[in-house]
Amino acid sequence: MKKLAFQFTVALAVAVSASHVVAQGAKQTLRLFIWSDYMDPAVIKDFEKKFGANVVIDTYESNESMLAKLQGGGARYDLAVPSDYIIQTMVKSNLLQELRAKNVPNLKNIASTFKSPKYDPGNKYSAAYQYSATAVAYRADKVKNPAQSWSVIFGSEDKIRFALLDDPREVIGAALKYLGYSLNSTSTQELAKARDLIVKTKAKKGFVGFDGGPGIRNKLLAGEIDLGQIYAGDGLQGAQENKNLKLFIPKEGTTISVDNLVVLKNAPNRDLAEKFVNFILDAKVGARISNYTQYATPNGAARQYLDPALKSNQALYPPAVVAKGFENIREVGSATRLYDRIWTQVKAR
Ligand code: N2P
Repeated sequence: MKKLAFQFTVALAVAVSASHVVAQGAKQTLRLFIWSDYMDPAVIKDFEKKFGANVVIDTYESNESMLAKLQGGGARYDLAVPSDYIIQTMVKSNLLQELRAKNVPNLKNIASTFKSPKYDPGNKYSAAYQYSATAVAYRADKVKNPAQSWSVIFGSEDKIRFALLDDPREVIGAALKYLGYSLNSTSTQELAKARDLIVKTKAKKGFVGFDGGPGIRNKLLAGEIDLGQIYAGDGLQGAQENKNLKLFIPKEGTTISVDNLVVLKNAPNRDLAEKFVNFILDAKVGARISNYTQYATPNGAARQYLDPALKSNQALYPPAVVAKGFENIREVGSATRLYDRIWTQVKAR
């Protein structure tokens, strides 16, 4: 009896480990490089189940840090989610490969405003994923009736504890807007003024640090800061958890950016990556993602499935990509080096 039980146990162990090996071998892996907190984990589970795949996610907090990591060459991902303005830089750096439209029939679901955008004519490389404006979020129980202006950050007020996005174009852009310039300025003088303003702002007693959108949301919820620059969706997620967390769009104007799914040149699994893009562009899946992340969807077919509160949030998500006061971040050509240098200086001081 004992011997039988032993044999049975051994046989079972062999069977279990063999099936484990088979399952492991059959499973494909998809490596996704994406902004933090920018995907519904339940959608990932469904994709894994449907395609017998394993999705590995790695995150970043700015386009520039994403680009630096990809240019460094060490990391291999199938997909990334860059914003509009950085896509042509990625194309020139030979980091992207074409999206084969025949493998992504759900491209048809993208609303016409977001189809074939200037930054990627014909959707050769990219499919719009989600978009958002950048806002200021604050704790209404700590800051009473703040001016609806970037002055809450860049002005002389020194008691408010605040954080800024760890994102060069967002921070330099907000300073430029506060000073009355375009957030795509290429003027050396204007950029020098923006740099000096950020350095001065960093020296304020209330400045807590730079962080990603989700980090700033969590600091606001934990009461570690009273106010912060934030991507609207991350702010709205926080507002769902604490009704004292409120958002406004500064009257001087702000950035709006469309983030896109792209397949990377050295993707280990190009076919699976395209299956993923197509899956994400499904109408119901697209709505589930936005209902979870609180970002706006460029997926026209998904809109009917959006939570009504999100759908009606026109203040944060204007129906046209650029509404009054909003400005798209653009590729600034040779001035990019100036922005990079300013960011290095700002972070170093
Ligand atoms: C997600 C941030 C994505 C928005 N946390 C940046 N455009």
